[in-house]
Amino acid sequence: MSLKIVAESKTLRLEVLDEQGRADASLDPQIAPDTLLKMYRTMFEIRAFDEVAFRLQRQGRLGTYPQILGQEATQVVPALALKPADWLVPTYRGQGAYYARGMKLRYSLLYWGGDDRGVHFPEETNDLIFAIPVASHLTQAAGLAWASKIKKDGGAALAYLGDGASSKGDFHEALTFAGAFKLPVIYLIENNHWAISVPRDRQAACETLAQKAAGYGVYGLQVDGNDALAVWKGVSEALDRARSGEGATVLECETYRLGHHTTADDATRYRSSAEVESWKRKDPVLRLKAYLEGRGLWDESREAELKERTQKMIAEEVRAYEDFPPPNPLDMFANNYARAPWALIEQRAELARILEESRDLAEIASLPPPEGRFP
Ligand SMILES: Cc1ncc(C[n+]2csc(CCOP(=O)(O)OP(=O)(O)O)c2C)c(N)n1
Ligand SMILES: [Mg+2]
Repeated sequence: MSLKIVAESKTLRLEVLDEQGRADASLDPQIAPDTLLKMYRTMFEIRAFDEVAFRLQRQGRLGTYPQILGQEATQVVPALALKPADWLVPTYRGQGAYYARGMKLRYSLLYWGGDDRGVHFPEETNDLIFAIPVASHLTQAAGLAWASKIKKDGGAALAYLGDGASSKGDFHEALTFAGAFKLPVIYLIENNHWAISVPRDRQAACETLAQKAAGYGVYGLQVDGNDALAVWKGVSEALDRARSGEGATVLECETYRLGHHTTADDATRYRSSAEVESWKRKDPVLRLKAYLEGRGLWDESREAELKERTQKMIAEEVRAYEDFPPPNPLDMFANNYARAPWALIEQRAELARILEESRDLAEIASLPPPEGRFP
């Protein structure tokens, strides 16, 4: 008879920048100045976009919109660390990651305006459209990573998920598989402290979400998600581990959702303004800006120039979004199946007949022809 320790694990937390944007020199990942500036500009631009998109929704010019305010570092920095051929597998709160990969903002507007032509990624990147069912993409990311491993193409998959999503069965299935098969995949948890109105401490009893990794034989790390340098270092090391055959990583990025869950939510009903204010002091954009200023890479005149350029760029994207011709309703059936099931074929034919018969209505007659693939 014996009772002995057969497994032990510990979970580390990485912080590089303090709240004033000063770096711990021993942990500074020494990112090239061009990359640092790209990070900052992208985070600045997506924050400005987020504000504009929120207002467009309030003016009735956009459907539901999920803000990423406060999560700019966790959104942008990991996506910038990827190679184009790596797989990006985001959530619905993913417009920052898509933008960092090169997708024009007009497509995010189009998508959240209810038009699936917004699913439009650059040719050279491997980006997946997100799934609205929470966590359903996690096993898909494992599958993509497995394919990369079998093909030995040196690729990796980066799946984003929320703190709430890490409580779902899909997380368990994906991590079991990713651990057992040593897959080149990163599960990046954007712990923004809330899953709509459910707080982090009601989702799981463990102190960190990163430590869940240990149960799957996967490396887990928690980083300050409002610290762009810590996020970069955590993701870069996870990518190195993936590419060198060491397997998967769970990277918990601790951040905070400063806005509502979506424009359909009112966060003031379930959380205090004191809590929100305390997180504003850890603002990821301002901290990176202070760091850049400290290194002599940034100043107020560059900031003013960036602001002006950003406003023009976003105005142009909004114009392009609102100038899109209306979609043909027949396209709602497209792009889903390699071979369409009979029920859809019949429904599509019925809609085509209705549209045909209504041709006298100027609005319908002026529709563009269907574009999507309907086999
Ligand atoms: C399977 C499923 N259940 C419930 C929902 C409704 N829902 C949408 S977002 C969300 C909360 C997700 O929280 P979290 O994973 O923390 O991500 P966050 O929205 O905070 O980024 C829920 C319950 C859904 N979309 N899919
Ligand atoms: Mg959340």
